Amino acid sequence: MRLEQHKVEEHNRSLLAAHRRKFDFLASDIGLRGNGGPDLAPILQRLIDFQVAIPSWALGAGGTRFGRFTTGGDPRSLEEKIEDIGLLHALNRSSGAISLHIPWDIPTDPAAIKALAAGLGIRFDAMNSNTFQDQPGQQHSYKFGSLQHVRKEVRRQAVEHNLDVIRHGVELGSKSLTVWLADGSCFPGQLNFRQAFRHTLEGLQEIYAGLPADWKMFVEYKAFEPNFYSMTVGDWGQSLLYATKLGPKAYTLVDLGHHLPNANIEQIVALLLMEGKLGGFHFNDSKYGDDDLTVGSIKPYQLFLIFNELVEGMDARHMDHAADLGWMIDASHNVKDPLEDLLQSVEAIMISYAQSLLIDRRRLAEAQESNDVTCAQETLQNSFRTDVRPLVAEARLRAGGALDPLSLYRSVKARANLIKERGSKTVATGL
Ligand SMILES: [Mn+2]
Repeated sequence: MRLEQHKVEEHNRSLLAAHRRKFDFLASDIGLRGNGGPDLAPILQRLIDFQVAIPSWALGAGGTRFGRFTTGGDPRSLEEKIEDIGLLHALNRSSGAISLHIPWDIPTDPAAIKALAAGLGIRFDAMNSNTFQDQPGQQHSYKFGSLQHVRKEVRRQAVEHNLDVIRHGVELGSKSLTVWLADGSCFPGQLNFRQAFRHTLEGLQEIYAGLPADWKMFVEYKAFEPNFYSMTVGDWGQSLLYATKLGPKAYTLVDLGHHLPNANIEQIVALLLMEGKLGGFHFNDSKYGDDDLTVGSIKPYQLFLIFNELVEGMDARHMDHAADLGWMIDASHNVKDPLEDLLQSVEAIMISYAQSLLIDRRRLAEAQESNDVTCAQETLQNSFRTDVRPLVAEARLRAGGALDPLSLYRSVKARANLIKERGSKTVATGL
């Protein structure tokens, strides 16, 4: 389904007067803060530039090990997945990238896929490999791991798969590979930890050697699941160890749902940025484990605190917020319309980013230097408690998107249209 621009403009016209009132109020409120407040023009430009990649596997109904309940109209091919992201991007102008998963999204005609994406303003973000499940006809099983495996032929197969993913990415213009390994053990004694680490490092080194010069490799970690006793890339320390040993093109990737409960993710982010080893980010939210819930739905303050460290750390290194790190949503949609959920997630990311851009950095630094704990806390919370939604909407308006993407999505009956086009019992490829 394609959304014509005139529908976006009609929608915006109907909301414009109310939006102006809210935006003007916010702008004058921000202007009243110390030193006249921050200049809004560069902040709006940063919001316009910031793009969040949508993973191809988040466009269909997810499920749990107990079952899957379809929404209907799920994309049946890579082309339809790109069209769905095109729809999201037409609505919010912040979803201009797709992250593919191989073998779920092998492009049969890369030139045509590239042209389709380019026409919708979408570029190809990180490529994702898959050694966490066996594919039909696969020679060796990953039941006992992939790169960590005790048998050389299994490790070889996993390396070859990753090199293959890089080749697909090169054809599409991607510039990075994300490696997430399900490797680990479920029971004490199952693995020799040092041997598993060495095997994994050797495999990653072979994959690293196959990276084009301008590519990055992201090593994603996860504390538990599918293995429940140990994970071979289990935390940021292990990921950083691999990335450091691999070389300058290797980075750690932080997935918000891949930590043990109550981990201080913002501190992890700050230190990885300081070391120049933070490569990318997977956004989601969780209450218990890797719940893959809508970004900002459970712990919005944590998301804000993470963005605070991201903005402060990127600025300290003079990094380009939009281009120097990989930003992606990694979530699953079990009960909501996946496209509505993704609109909510992108909005939550933009809100946290905007709030972080408004933080009075000088006041915060002075409070820290003088041990004024109360003032430091107040400075952060002042930004967090500012309703920046009109600022995010203004950026969207200036970029050609909708003032209220979700309500426009509903008013054009997007899901009903997708069901009419694709049927009510479709399952997205790969899921
Ligand atoms: Mn992830």
